[in-house]
Amino acid sequence: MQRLLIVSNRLPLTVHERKGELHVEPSAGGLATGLSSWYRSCNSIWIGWAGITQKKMKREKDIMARLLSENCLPVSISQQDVEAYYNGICNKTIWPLFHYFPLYAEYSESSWQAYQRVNTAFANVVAGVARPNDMIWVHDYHLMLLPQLLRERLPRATVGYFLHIPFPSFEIFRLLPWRNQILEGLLGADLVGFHTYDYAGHFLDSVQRLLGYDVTTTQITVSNRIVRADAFPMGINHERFAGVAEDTKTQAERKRVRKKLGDCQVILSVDRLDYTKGIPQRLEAFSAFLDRNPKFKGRVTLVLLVVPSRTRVEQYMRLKKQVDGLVGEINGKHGTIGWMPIWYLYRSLPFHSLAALYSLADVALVTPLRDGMNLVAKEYLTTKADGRGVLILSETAGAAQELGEAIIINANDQEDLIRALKQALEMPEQEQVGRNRIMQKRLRRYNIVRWADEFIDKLLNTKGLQREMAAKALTYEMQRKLVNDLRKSDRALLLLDYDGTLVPFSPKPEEARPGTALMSLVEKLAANPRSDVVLISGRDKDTLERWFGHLSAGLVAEHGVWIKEKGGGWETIETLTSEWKEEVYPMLESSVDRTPGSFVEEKGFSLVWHYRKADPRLGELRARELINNLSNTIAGLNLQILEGSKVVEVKNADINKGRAALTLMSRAEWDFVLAMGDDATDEDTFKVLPSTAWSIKVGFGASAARFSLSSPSEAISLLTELAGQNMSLPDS
Ligand code: ADQ
Repeated sequence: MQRLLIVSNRLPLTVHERKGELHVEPSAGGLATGLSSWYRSCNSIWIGWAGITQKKMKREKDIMARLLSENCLPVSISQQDVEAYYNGICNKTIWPLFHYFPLYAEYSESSWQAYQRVNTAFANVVAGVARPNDMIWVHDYHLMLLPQLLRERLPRATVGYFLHIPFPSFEIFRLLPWRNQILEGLLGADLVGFHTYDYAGHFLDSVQRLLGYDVTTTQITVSNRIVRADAFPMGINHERFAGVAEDTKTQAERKRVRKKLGDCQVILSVDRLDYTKGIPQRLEAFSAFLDRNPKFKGRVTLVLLVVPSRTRVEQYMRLKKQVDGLVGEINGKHGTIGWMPIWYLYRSLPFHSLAALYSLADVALVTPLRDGMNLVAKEYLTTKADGRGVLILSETAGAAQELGEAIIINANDQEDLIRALKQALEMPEQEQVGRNRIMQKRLRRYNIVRWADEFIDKLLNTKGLQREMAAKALTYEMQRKLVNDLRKSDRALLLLDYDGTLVPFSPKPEEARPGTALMSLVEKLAANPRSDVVLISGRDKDTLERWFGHLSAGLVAEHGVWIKEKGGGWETIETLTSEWKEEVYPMLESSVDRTPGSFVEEKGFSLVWHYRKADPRLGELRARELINNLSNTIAGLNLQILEGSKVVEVKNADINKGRAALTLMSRAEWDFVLAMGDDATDEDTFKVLPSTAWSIKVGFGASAARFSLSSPSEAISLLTELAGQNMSLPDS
């Protein structure tokens, strides 16, 4: 069975020191409690910090033995580094920035160095225990450099990474002085997971804009490998919460609390004490709600459960004071001898006490200003076995994307909150059950086990894809054979695509004109009397003629509409019409109007919409839209839509590079055929070639070609070697 190494800042067990003695206890938090049973069923090791310095741990060997017996491997961090790494970069820089609190973010070079040191310490421990077949799953913002550090130490390792907090939009992320290092760090993984598509999209956007890597909707090409980024909304440990309301311990606790609270409606608020959770805003809204709806005074209680968190960071100390103050103020203002509007608990609660509050509460008020996911919302709904209860959830929590049947609010809009509270407290039971049943079903299906399984499946699948691609890479030995085959050949045909194959893409098509080195390379290849070189391109014939017309190479323009054979003139192989352009042109123009940076190119028998210079995400979106609209319009017109690299092209059906290649191949008895190309239009060529031909895709991705090279520069090196071969041939 393949082993899984889970790596997170904290282990699922924490070592506490009380009265000079060390104790091991389960860690709090969704990841630890949710994954604990799953990870035990999986033949895995959990690697992380145990919450205590190595020096103290060494004192008590049995603590270490206890951790190891639970498959927990501690990483040692010095007290100084804990301060600068955990309380520093993690909680004073990354946490506020990624939650859209840029003004709270501090940028300290020495803390950054501690972050690098701790990530390196983790890398050393993981690399020390990893075996070749292990899967490594790294978690959260404390370890964003780790995937790359592992890739350096274990180049073939299977590494997944999951971020539990939001990934912010590019405009926020770019504020980070170490933004490129963070991105490179994450790209050491094979799969990078987020709670929502929005976060994945923000990450891809930043990768593209800051590092310039080629990015599709879920895939990034990083030098010689692909990395996937995708959304995996984290579920909860469903079993743990689904039946807990019926449990005798929960029932007893519930009775006890009910007795204290009396017969009033209960609003529940549960969070760690964190400024991202919007606790003061929630309290102020509750107070305003009581002002506006006095009939609820004495009839509703807000149970405010706050878990102490990051107590040594100043922002958190200040927040604690603010919350304490507000609770006192509101209770003083609205409370009576027999009724306290807010019940305030500042502590962590045992599981059954928390479950009792979930099961008792008429309303859960979950209104973070920003939250990666928010598991409390999911736990509350799952605990509600009878389906009663109302969830008020802010739209800026990742969970809102799955829990659309809740009352969704904007946490900054006090009026919205007041309205939501009234609606929730007055909602008929039938409506409550109707809404909750839909969400409960979803939470049952997509629970934490399914979340973890899906992530691991996708990780293995990504690895498989990488292997497939690597298997196709033209090895040194195969390259030797190719050169040798050409040397032995009497009649060779070389079909070479131009853009993306011989030259990299540039924002404007006219800027990708060939330089003198490329010209002389093509000329050298074409000079061999025993081989024909044909540049087979989507470009218009005038451009190809202007650039290459004087060479002895053959040319194919507009994906096969025009062919100029070596020594001949331009011929078109079809009787084509272009009246359809009048109908299609306005649709492409409309895409231009709505997509800054894009433009239309008109060729003899085709129309092309180019969006390479447009904002990448907008470009992809508009391309999908355009293709949809075109598909409806062109039905019956004998046209086809081609998707190239950042282009959408409409042209007469039945014309493609494959047909042009067949025409060229029928001209002679070739004993060597080589085709090179990079995009979907070249696939038509690859598909019609005999199985003995050398077909090479330039770049990564699924392809009918037999081999691949990673970039135009690799393609040029190969062709240079082939041309060198020509030079050594005797003149004939
Ligand atoms: P958190 O910010 O910690 O997690 P959340 O998702 O709400 O936020 O998880 C809190 C967990 O603590 C819940 O499982 C809850 O039951 C427990 N808890 C809360 N109050 C408690 C109390 N008083 N006593 C005992 N237990 C209590 C981060 C991100 C989130 C993301 C999770 C998981 O900030 O956005 O949902 O990771 O990815």
